[in-house]
Amino acid sequence: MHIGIVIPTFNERENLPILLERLLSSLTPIFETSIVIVDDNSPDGTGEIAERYASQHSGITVVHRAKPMGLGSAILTGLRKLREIKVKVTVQMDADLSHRPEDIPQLIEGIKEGHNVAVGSRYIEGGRIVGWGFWRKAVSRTANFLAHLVLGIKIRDVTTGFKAYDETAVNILLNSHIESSGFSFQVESLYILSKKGLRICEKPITFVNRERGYSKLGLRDFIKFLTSILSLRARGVS
Ligand SMILES: Nc1nc2c(ncn2[C@@H]2O[C@H](COP(=O)(O)OP(=O)(O)O)[C@@H](O)[C@H]2O)c(=O)[nH]1
Ligand SMILES: [Mg+2]
Repeated sequence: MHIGIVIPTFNERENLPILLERLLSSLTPIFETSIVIVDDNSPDGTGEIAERYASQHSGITVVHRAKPMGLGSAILTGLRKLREIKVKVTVQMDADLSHRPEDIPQLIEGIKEGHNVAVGSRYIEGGRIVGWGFWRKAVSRTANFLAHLVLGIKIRDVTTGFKAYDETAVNILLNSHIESSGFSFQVESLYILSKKGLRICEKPITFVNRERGYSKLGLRDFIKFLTSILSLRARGVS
């Protein structure tokens, strides 16, 4: 099976090489794998590191964008690129080693079972978070609680950035009007896919807090998340 992986990067120079090595060694023996890195002109040189890998591995492509345009829009750019090369399943994952390559096969399994989307979940049985303190956990739990309350979404982990999509799900995302360019993409995309009646499953993952680099998630993103769920509730999905 031909699988695609989209990795958004902004200032991940210490993490990206480790992630790529781990992906290459664990996935290429099992799947035909195409990796697309979407880098937003990272000042720390992540884009050049990505280019070096792309020149050595035919399965790796880099899309360079001129400036930081947000996680959500980076993922859509990567999904479009992977659709052009006709992958069967597309996985989105972060570059900061929070998402483990060894959890990818069970996301793929979720798609093989007949689901359109497999969500890598921290909040179902078997899911774990390693390295987050009380406050970070509380913020994530609150965001999920509010999304359930306001949008009525049944998925336990709506803020995860680790997911697999089949071709139907990718086509819906690329044809939808998605307002979130940043982190609230995670909830907006799942809301659209569930409203369109797609089959969505959750598979447990172990999320490991980043050890290198810094998180780009800030208070502004949390506020944007709140306004996004309210606006989604008000406008619905056409
Ligand atoms: N291309 C791109 N990647 C981004 C942007 N913002 C965040 N990322 C990447 O998205 C992923 C998740 O971001 P991160 O800061 O780890 O968020 P957190 O895990 O929620 O703290 C990482 O791979 C980041 O490098 C952006 O504006 N553009
Ligand atoms: Mg992170």
